[in-house]
Amino acid sequence: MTSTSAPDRQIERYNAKDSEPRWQQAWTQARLFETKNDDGRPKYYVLEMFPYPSGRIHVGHVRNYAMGDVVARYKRARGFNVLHPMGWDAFGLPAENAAMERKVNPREWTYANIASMRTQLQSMGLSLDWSREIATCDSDYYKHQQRLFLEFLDKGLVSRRTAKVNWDPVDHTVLANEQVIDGRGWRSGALVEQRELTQWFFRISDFADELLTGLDGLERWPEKVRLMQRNWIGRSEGLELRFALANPPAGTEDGVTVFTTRPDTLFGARFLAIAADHPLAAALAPSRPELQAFIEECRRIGTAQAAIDTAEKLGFDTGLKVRHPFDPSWELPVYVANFVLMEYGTGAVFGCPAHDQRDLDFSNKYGLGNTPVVCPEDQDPATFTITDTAYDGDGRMINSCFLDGMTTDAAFKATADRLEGEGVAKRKIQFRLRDWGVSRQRYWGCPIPIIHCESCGPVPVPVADLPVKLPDEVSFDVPGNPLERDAAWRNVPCPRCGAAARRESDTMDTFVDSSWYYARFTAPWLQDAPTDRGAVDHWLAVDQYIGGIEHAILHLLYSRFFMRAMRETGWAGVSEPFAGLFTQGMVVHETYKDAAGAWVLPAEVRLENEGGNRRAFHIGTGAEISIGSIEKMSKSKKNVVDPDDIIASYGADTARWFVLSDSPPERDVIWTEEGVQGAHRFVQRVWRLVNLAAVSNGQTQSADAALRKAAHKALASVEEDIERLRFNRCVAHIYTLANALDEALRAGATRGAADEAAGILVQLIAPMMPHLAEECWQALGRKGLVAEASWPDVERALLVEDEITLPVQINGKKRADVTVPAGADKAAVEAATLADEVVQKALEGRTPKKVIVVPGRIINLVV
Ligand code: ANZ
Ligand code: ZN
Repeated sequence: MTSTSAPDRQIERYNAKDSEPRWQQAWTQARLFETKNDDGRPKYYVLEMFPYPSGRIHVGHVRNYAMGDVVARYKRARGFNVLHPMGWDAFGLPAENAAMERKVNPREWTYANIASMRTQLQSMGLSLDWSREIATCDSDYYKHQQRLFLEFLDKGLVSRRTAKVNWDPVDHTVLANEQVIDGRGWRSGALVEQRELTQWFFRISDFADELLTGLDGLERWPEKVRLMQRNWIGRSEGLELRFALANPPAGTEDGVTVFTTRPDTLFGARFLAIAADHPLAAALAPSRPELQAFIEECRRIGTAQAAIDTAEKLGFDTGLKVRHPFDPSWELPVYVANFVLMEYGTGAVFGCPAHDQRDLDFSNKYGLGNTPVVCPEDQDPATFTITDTAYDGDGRMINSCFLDGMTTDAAFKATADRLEGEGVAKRKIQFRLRDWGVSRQRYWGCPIPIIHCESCGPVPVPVADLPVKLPDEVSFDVPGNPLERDAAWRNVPCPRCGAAARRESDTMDTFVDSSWYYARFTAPWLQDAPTDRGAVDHWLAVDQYIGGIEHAILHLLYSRFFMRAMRETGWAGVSEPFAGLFTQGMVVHETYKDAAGAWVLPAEVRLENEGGNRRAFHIGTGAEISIGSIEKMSKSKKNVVDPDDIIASYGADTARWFVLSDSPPERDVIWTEEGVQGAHRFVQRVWRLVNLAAVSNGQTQSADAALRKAAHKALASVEEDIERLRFNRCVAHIYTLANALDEALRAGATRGAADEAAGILVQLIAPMMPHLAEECWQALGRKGLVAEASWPDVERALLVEDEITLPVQINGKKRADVTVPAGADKAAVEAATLADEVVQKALEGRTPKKVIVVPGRIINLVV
């Protein structure tokens, strides 16, 4: 807008560089964000997933923390006692990698990263309670985690057993299934091996049912996250069913028990399949070298579900036969198959090719045929056949003896009842969720507080001896876990018998560290206890948790388990840690490549836009650069922008405003220089408008009415949208108000109205652009800090619409809309309707026999 009729005045540009540190200091001095536990106001706990201290914050952090900060500042203004803490998820592999690659000490590396990232976060002006800061690698934090481990052990929530693990032979560590990609270690790329190791487990599967049903109550979680958790927990109702072996080999059991969710399809069975690690396979293998080789081949696929799902279905015919439970003369072949997992159900299945795609693929490969036993309702049973695609839906039973004609549900029940009656089957509820193996063969993690003694076995470290601290001096010159070979650290007397013993050298999965930090934040100063029951029960559940969708399953599930385990050990009276969850989208950016095909940083690129034709040039060389697709920011593609650069050139408020404004928060936002510049122009525009409002001396009262209405409308809309975390819509409402203020100032609004509207504008931007807001607050001559001010009240009377638009129907068909004053009576509405041009045209000269006015809703004309 370049109209010169506006009250033009020279106003100095807003200088973020000067202003932002000043206000940050003012907040710190006023200790505004240091939260007390004993405060009479209602509590509100807002938390963003704490960062891993990699060294620098990235734009994704900026978006995540800006969102949380909007909520925190808004809730504070609404009169809540807000808890908004920050900490560091500080253990983990990258510190060890840095130690190996750069010969730095993992501790020093981590703490240096924390220091620089803390400075970066502080430059964003976040309303964080830094007095509660925690780092999980502090023994002040992990000593409590060790105590929790021991208490869980005491309560039977921890167990120790051997388990098959994915072993990375290069990194010398156990990998989670998620860390195995196409059978290789995610970091090393080495072919993963299967190994048996003695491990510590948290017995999360004991809580499978509770973790599942608890999801129903989490109404403020995204439905997709609840669904992902449901699938992960994976509850199945089925049957454990025993098949008798027709020819049991010597020294083995005389039958095989399968788990099936489809006993209704039993008459369609064509084979039995057992896992490569099934005891029966193990019993046969020593005398059968080809079977032995096949078993080893299966092991190489690993235990990752994705790998199993995509691998070709392979089997080995053992030559054994089982008898069908409903017909002893009917024998089925027994295969060892690579798609059957020992870890699920009983490690054995019956294969029904017609109704399970995997079984069909397998059967087609080995020529085992199929018998359809479920006929879809829309098919003719006489001609229904299966060739390449299994039918896994419902229908009527066919080819199934006494089940024929039943629905699948009824057939399930009839089969289960009869087999249970015969004592060969048992109804079973099966969960996919496995216990959580927490042992990691790594240095940079929380030591498991156990001492192994030859005669006493694993002995808990006495609580008085905690923490078991990590040794400071480490060397990574040889592969493997340095703790294992640190004799001075490892060799200790047994706490029970005093004999020479050795410390457990495994450390805990870093997911343990992040499973209870939100509880520690409620009383992080406690030295002799992990938390305080009163503080935990007061603050939890977290009212609003914000983070990435990548944590939708494990982190959230483990935290939900931990909360329950802390409940069992008396540390908490609550079960669910996060009442509200929001998963924000990513920040994405264009990619750039030079003529040689090398990626180029956005900071090195100058963009030109001629008539919609965008071209890119290298700033240094002037050479043309090709513009590639928009992708998630990643170092490898160099499509990253550094928050520090943005803050240095435009200020934190611009960066915050931009990441909040451009798209719905749950969706990805495309970072563009143009977008950032647009945000920056708005910063300047707000500054200018507020300064104009502060000195306005107009006399036009008609301009006031419109302005007041716009201000209160924006206020009401922002309230509604902040509560729903629709920040981009808040931004739109604020733009609308800025336009209205601009217009009203040009039209000569009076000081009173301009001041009120400018004040509201400042309070609306305060959660998003807190520094600019303080500066404006001061320019308006308001007292104190806007960060301390309470939220303005909406004047509801101003929101009532002056006019309403009603549909007009003629003989039941909508023909027109008429706009009338909101308070108009029936006669006035009728008159306005009949006078309306469109209505008159539609009437074609006829006079209505009847006019029915339904106030506020509709007008019906009968002709
Ligand atoms: C016979 C059958 C017929 C099956 C049919 C399915 C369809 P969910 O829902 O995931 O619990 N299964 C059982 N244990 C297995 C294991 N250890 N490894 C691989 N597959 C296994 O799946 C249960 C079904 O998965 C079971 O029901 C079994 O195949 C298979 F038309 O039994 B079904
Ligand atoms: Zn001992």
